[in-house]
Amino acid sequence: MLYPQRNKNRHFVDLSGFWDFRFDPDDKGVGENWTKGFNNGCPIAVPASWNDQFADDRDFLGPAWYQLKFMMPREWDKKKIMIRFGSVNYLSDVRLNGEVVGHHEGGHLPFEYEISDKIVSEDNLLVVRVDGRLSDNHVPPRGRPMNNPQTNFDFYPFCGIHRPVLLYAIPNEGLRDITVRPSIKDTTGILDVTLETVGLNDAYVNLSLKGFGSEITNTSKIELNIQKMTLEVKQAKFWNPETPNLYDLIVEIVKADTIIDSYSLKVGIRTIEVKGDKLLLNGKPIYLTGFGRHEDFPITGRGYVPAVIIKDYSLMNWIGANSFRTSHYPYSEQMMELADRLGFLVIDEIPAVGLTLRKDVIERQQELCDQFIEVLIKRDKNHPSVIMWSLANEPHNSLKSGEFFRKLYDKTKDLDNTRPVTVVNMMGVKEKAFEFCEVLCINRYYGWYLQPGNIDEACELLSKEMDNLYEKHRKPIILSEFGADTIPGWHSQPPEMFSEEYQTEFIKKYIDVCRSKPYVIGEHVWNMCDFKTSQGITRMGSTNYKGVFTRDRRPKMAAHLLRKLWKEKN
Ligand code: GCB
Repeated sequence: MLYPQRNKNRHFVDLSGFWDFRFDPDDKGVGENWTKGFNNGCPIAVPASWNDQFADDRDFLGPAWYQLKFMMPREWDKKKIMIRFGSVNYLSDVRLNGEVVGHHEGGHLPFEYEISDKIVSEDNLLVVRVDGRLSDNHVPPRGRPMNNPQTNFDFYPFCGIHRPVLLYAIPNEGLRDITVRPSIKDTTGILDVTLETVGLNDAYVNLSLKGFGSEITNTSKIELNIQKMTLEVKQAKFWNPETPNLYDLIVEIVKADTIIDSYSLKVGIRTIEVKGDKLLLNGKPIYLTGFGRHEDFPITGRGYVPAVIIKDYSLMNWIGANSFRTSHYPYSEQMMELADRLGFLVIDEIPAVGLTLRKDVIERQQELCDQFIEVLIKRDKNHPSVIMWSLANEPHNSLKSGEFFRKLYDKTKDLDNTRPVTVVNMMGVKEKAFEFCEVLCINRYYGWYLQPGNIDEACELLSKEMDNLYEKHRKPIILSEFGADTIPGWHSQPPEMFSEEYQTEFIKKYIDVCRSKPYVIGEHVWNMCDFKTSQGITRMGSTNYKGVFTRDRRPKMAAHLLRKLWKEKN
């Protein structure tokens, strides 16, 4: 899946801005033909969640309608024209000039439609109906009424158009996809490149790799729609967190001496593999320091905000984090691009959080998880920063869960056998998916939900459990979540739950346990920042306060401790 690009052959227009918007609490929009355009809309910012943009209706989850008028750039006349949504939560129905364009299910991942035969040169009307209501059949699913909104997961179910909507034009014949697989032999980097093209006769491809003062090129006649080529880079500059070296891979499709399509992709040469109880990057063991996070910010909700992305990377750098997990759903394309550029290691997770795996919904959950992992791998396969796929966070246990994850794991490996796969778990030794996943990720809250207020007892339990798990599977373990809710500015001696002192001691002692075990390969604190969630008796102000930064990104006491521990480690 190629992200839209601007060059001599490709163009895009970003439709971000103020759109027209209307809630539809009686679900009458379809019956009243809002599909062809609606009246009495109010302005709304796109991209952003709708929930916190208005004074009222925060918890209204849908349906709601968006519309926008736009013109097609004149020079796009004979091109293939697409519309691409970066992420819409949760269901969406897209119409252009009154005609159905498509229906999509699932937030946090892109989808796109060809609209060449529907778009007109002037006065196009794009109408999108979005429905974010929770359901047992959705992934992630609805939960029990302990929460309001009734989520089966611990983050606010923000709704709306969350990432940019791009209108783009590409040649009718040309390049459709690039897959790059790096490997290393001594000081040589090898890039196996697969190109997918459509409709090309008598065409050639020029493949070149530029960077660090050198340029390597390779030309070949296009024989099939899938074309495989290899580039060898002597004395290659490898990609790693300290020196995130990126090359430019440039693909040009040439027909009758004219370049009819081209694309430029940043690539990093690195390998990632599990050996024994270690995770090796370019053949050397790595230790992950960092966070489970959320895409969450006041007012914009789960919407894409470039400045927040920059700030978060800057804070992760300041604190000495080298990695994060995209808990509990894929993050924006821009976040991933910057991970490559700034040298962060990413555990890339599909939105399979709180899966119930109940008999009546398990089939649908399997279909959706299959769809999500397929699109995620298509989207993120070329990022050197992505070191692992995560198939779920804390699925419920069921008779069928082993089979469920086995199928999903096999599908993932078919799509990409170059990266380890994990399932993030709360079941401990009983987790069936740990039998085949290469890395074991566990979330633990002894000293918080269990053994409240008793960090020493918590750490003993943690230590024993990790040993048992390792004994059983002999695989590397990441402590993928641990943390304590902390009200900024709340202090106590002796340290009590919710105080800054308690969070600091909790994190310190958990990290001591991790570092005493040679098979533990990473410590990810939950969470980088406080974040919005549903209302419930454990969440004051519908906020999860386990952040080491506040929701507006100010450090708590624990952030300074982590900075010391992580700067020493990395
Ligand atoms: C977990 C979940 C995470 C929650 C966290 C908590 O295990 O994976 O989504 O936010 O616990 O704070 O309870």
